[in-house]
Amino acid sequence: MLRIIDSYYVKSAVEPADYPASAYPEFAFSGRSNVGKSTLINLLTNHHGLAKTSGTPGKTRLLNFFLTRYKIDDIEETGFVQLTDLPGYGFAEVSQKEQERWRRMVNKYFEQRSQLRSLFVLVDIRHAADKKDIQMLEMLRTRNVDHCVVATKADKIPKTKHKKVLAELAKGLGLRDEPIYPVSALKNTGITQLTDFLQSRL
Ligand SMILES: Nc1nc2c(ncn2[C@@H]2O[C@H](COP(=O)(O)OP(=O)(O)O)[C@@H](O)[C@H]2O)c(=O)[nH]1
Ligand SMILES: [Mg+2]
Repeated sequence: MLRIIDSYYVKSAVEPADYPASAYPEFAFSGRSNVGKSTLINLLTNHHGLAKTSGTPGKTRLLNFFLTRYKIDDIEETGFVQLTDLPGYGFAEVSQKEQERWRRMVNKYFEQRSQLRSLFVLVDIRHAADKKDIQMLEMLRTRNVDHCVVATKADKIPKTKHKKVLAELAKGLGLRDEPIYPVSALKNTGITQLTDFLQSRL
């Protein structure tokens, strides 16, 4: 089992020239603003306050890079991975120009970040598949970026409904063989599936 034992914020950037130069395997997180991205990064790293969380959506407009050290317990192995918090998408009040800027920034990141191993696409378990998420998944398939879907805030619906809701979400999102994992940061459930997934992509 992989655990992140150390983590820190490296820098924020927009242009590839400003990305951290290190070539460690990298995993990125994306999703609509307020879906629970920062909360999930904090939970995965066991570092509260690493990624800023807030109830006020749409604050982050940059790529935020974090460096972490992991340990795989059973084989006593340690190593480094980078985590990238992509800016949230999907706010109505964001101007056309802002959306275009976002699209360019994220496209460049997918094109140029060669150590990117996989992307966690976060969706709120309570909401039906959304156009922006479908577009993101299409972009990832087109660009051959490995990814999985994380259904956040799983504590908001009864456990007995998870299977049905996840199947509906998978269908609505048009998932093919991409995995979808329910997580709750509130109840600290589902995290092992994500660290197992991460480990499988190292
Ligand atoms: N109930 C519940 N609330 C969550 C969970 N994850 C995040 N939240 C809340 O959702 C809000 C947005 O979270 P944040 O991580 O800042 O979202 P981001 O904009 O995607 O980075 C915050 O009020 C969090 O406390 C979860 O698993 N369960
Ligand atoms: Mg955030």
